[in-house]
Parts: sequence; structure tokens; C-alpha cells
Amino acid sequence: GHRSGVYWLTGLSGSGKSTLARGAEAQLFAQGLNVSVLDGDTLRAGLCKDLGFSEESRTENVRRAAEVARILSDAGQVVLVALISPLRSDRALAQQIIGSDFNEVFVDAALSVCEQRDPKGLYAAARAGKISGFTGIDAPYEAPESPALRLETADNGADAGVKKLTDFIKGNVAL
Ligand code: GGZ
Repeated sequence: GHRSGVYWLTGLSGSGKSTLARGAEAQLFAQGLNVSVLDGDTLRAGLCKDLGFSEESRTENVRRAAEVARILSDAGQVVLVALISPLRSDRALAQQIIGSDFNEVFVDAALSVCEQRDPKGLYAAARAGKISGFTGIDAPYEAPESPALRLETADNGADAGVKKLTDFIKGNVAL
């Protein structure tokens, strides 16, 4: 069909969501598909500039991303969303907005692994009490119970995860 789907990557900060989304974007683009990436960092620099990290702000962040994803998906784009989206209720809201095009992808890495990666030093800052309400430290992360796809990033290179995600999307687009 012309609907290629929304692939909603949820996971802790540092789990690899952006890397996987950007990698899959490049692969799919090279194969002629129209792809859009909605990344938390990018959205928070623009569309969601007014939002912080309270529970209410995160819910609104997820809601806006879902509405945009739906518009892009309706226009026939493959949509990759990379947001921590830590609460099951918020991801359920996204699924409700997007409908049957919604595919939940769990980017699964243990907190200890993400904390070791700590590319931006945010976990260290959270541990030191310089940031409060950091997901996994003093704000909740509720793992998906039955994701459409689960990608473990701790022991696998990024390329393996990108291939799994790309293959999953291509299988879905072909349906
Ligand atoms: C979680 C935070 C926080 C707090 C700043 N909690 O690894 P990053 O840096 O680049 O990705 C994280 C990003 C999370 O934004 P999202 O829009 O994905 O979050 S949510 O879906 O929960 O709305 C992190 C940075 O913002 N960051 N403060 N307190 N992540």
C-alpha cells in the first residue's frame, strides 16, 4: 500500500535511537524510499522549543510528534520517530493518534550501558544532582511490553541494528 508506516523508537537517553533512525534513513533513502526522521533533539530545538522535561511537557512533546508523524505518514512517507517517550500511556496516545500505521520499536540497552556511553555527560550531571528529573535516574522509563520490534544495542554494533530495522521496515512497506 502507499502507507509506509511510522516506526516509533523508544528507549533511554544513549540507547541508540538517533543512530538507528539516521542509519535506517540513509539505507531507505538509498533504496528510493521517502523517509522523514522526527528526533527529540531536533524537535526540541524548534517545534517543541517551549517544552521542558516535566511529565506534562513530555506528554505534549509526544503528542506533537505523533500528530506530525501522522501527517507525514498520510502523505506516504516512512516516518522514523526517535523520542525517549518514557511512559506507556504517552506511547498509547501516540498509537491512538497514528492508528494502524504505528509500529513500536524498543531500543533496548540497560541503564548501566547507557550511563557508560554518556556521550553528552548528562548521566554524570544527573548523578551529581545538576539535572533533576532525568530519565532512568530520577524519572521513570517504562519499557514496552510487546513492541513490534526490539533492538538490543549493548552487544551489537550499530550496523546490525540498522540492518534489522531497515529489513523490518522494508518487510512492512512491501505488505
Ligand atoms: C531525559 C533529557 C533530560 C531529562 C535533557 N530527561 O541523549 P539526548 O539528551 O540527546 O536525548 C535526551 C533528550 C530527550 O528528549 P526527548 O524529546 O526524546 O524526551 S521525551 O520523549 O521524554 O520527551 C537527552 C536530553 O533530551 N535531556 N534533559 N531530564 N532526557
